[in-house]
Amino acid sequence: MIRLAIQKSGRLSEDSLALIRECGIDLPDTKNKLRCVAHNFPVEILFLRDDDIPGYVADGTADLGIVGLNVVEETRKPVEVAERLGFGTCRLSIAVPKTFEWTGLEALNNKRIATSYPNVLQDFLENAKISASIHEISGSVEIAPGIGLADAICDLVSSGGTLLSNGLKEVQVILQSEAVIIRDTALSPKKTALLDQLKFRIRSVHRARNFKYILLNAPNEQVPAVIGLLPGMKSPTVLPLALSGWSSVHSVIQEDQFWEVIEGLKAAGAQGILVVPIEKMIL
Ligand code: PRT
Ligand code: ZN
Repeated sequence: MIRLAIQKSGRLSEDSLALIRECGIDLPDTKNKLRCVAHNFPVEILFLRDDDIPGYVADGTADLGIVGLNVVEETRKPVEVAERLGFGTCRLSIAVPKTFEWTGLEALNNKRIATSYPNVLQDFLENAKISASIHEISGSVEIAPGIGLADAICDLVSSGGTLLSNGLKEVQVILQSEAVIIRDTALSPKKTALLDQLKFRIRSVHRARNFKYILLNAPNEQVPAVIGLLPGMKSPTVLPLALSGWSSVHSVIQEDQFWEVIEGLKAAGAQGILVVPIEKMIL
């Protein structure tokens, strides 16, 4: 049995549970639970506050955790990042009032910066040889300049809407973040094997999200041209249609090549093009 800690309620909770389920792990009803054991995989899920997760993983109470990289960096616990998960993406940035004349990082010398990330900010400022005073506050960091508490802030940004509505502008990104799986550095071989199984499933889910399954019909003489346009996994499947002189071609294409390929296929005489999502993709 491996223990995985995830955020109880917050921005990462839903995506963490969804990923676990997409990996084929069947959980009982998780509402109002602090822990639960999966039905079909030897994993126990612990529901915790995100800030506590690195500590629990570091001391071995949990084996794995899903948490923002920003929290991992700030808590400075001795854990390893085992996998990046691609959700909860945001950045930790320095922002100043719109009226602040930004001439570069030196403009922060002798200024007061409010943040909930004093450790990450301190490392950044030290590296950049800037001497500013850090005011740690635990929430509503964006209002600090407006109420005279600080000259600048360092906080998480995703859309930038919160900065804008508080009259602030982003001037320096100091960390790009996303949800990650962290692991206890001293996992037993059995638990390491379970982690590897989980990573394999997560990668299959991620790969599948980037690809689409495509089916189309084409006149037989156009099949080579159609195949030439499909950058498939190996080689496309070609099946004869009941209608003589026509074939059905099946393949896999990447989401980002999608429109470009579709245009080319239509021009090559393909008809009845279907593009469908893939649930898992095992290479
Ligand atoms: O209760 P608990 O301690 O578990 O949760 P929490 O309140 O500390 O964290 P939560 O749920 O707010 O965030 C969890 C994680 O989500 C963070 O640690 C980040 O890794 C990630 N994440 C992604 C974000 C954002 N995007 C985000 N935009 N966390 C916070 N924000 C906040 C930011 O602090 C700011 O107030 O959203 C505002 C900015 O958003 P925009 O879109 O207006 O730029
Ligand atoms: Zn938190």
